[in-house]
Amino acid sequence: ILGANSSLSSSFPTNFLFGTASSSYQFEGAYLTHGKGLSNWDTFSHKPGNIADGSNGDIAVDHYHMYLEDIELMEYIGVNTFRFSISWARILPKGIFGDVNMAGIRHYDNLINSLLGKGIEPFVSLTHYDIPQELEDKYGGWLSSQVQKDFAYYANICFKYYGDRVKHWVTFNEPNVVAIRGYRSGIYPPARCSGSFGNCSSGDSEREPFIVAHNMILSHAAAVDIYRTKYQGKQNASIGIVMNAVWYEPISNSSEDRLAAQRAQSFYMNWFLDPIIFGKYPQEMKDILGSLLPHFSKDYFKKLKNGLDFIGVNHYTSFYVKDCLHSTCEQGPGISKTEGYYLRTALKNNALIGESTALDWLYIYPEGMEKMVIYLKNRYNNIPIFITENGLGVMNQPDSNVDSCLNDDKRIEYMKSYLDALLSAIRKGADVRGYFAWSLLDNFEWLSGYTIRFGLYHVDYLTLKRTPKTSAKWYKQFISNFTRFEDATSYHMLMKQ
Ligand code: GBH
Repeated sequence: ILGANSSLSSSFPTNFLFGTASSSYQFEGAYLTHGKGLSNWDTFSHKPGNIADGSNGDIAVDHYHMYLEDIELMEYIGVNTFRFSISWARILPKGIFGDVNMAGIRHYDNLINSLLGKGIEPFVSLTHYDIPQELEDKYGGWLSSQVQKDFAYYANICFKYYGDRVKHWVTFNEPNVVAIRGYRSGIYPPARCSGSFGNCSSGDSEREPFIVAHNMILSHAAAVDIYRTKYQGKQNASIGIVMNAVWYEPISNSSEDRLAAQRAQSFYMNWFLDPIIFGKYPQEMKDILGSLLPHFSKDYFKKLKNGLDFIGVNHYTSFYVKDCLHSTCEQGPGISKTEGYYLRTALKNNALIGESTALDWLYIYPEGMEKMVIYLKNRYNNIPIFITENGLGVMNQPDSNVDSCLNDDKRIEYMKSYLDALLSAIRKGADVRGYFAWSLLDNFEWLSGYTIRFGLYHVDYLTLKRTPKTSAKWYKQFISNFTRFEDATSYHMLMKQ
């Protein structure tokens, strides 16, 4: 009925994970409950003018208190996994400068046990943008190399308490976005930037993103090292990182524009993945940045090479890219400097790539999903991939118009077309193991506050009531087709033995 095309769902590999995604700051609320410390996002969203509708995540969708009900919603859809993040400030309210908060430990313990009780696998990120404010105040957070030790300390606590039940760990959600938005354009905390990049009171947009990224890469390495030496033997989980992955399509077939698209990819994503997988930064970055780019010691190379078991891909959008190294580029209609800012060697051009949406960064181009996955497969030797986020956000409608929000055919069309493109990459041999819809519920959409809705469930922000949109029913149908065919496949295999 809902067009949850069964040949599409039946074609995904056996054991494929289908889930929904969330994050602590966007979902939990309970920002001071049971001893939680302040995070950088608490501090940032409480400053007037930072969030579009003047809102914050103090209550968010109150998932901290409503998680049992939310698990029932997941059970209704039939997902076999749930992606969430642990709030660092709930576990260590003062970071390394204070005690472990046992109430925080218990919360995620309960969440994990309740999920497993319903056959839903926890897929857990250690950070999703939010870190204890204390770390900013004491030493400048990601800017200081001290954060490496502190992140490893925190990661160890999570592995120790939850590692017996968690089979997929993620160190960072979108560290590229944290580095760029926190330290180049300065639009996310700690709001640092300089020059033509934005209007910050302090920072250095040319240099700091690279320092921050370096510290995040080494923090990732430290956590992976601890996991592999202390836990992996007995716990046997996979550990990976999640990147914001934009597909960059060259605007023409000229070799200049094709190289520009490659540079854009290196400066945006391979920036993290190359060091973690190959032990070194992409050559384009070294050539263009010179001494602006920190370097890794020999010791790092040995320790970190192959420093992940899977790549998590948050993929929503694609941009055209135009060369600005060999030709002069003027910014103009549709052509703009990206925040990614490939050191002035490429500009993005949004014209024509696909249908625009309520978000200025989201253009609908399903082909980008296939191209992205194949690109990763080829560059990183067919490493396992999870699509850790994909989805469509729409503008909040006046209360009188909830129905138009509930009938979200556009979201279904988006998901279908992107899943189709994903399947096509799988058929070409990509080792994709899961797909997470962003998001289970409408939630706090960072700078947009509650003005943008990404949920499969509608949330009434006055009553916190959750109502399924058509997309929730569609996803349910889609997954049940998948499960049915998956069972049929194993049944036939069994009969053949
Ligand atoms: C993800 O962020 C987040 O993980 C999630 O928390 C969020 O709710 C969800 O997506 C929906 O927004 O190339 O320089 O123009 C994605 C946010 C969108 C930020 C793409 C960077 C491109 C920057 N990102 N954007 S640029």
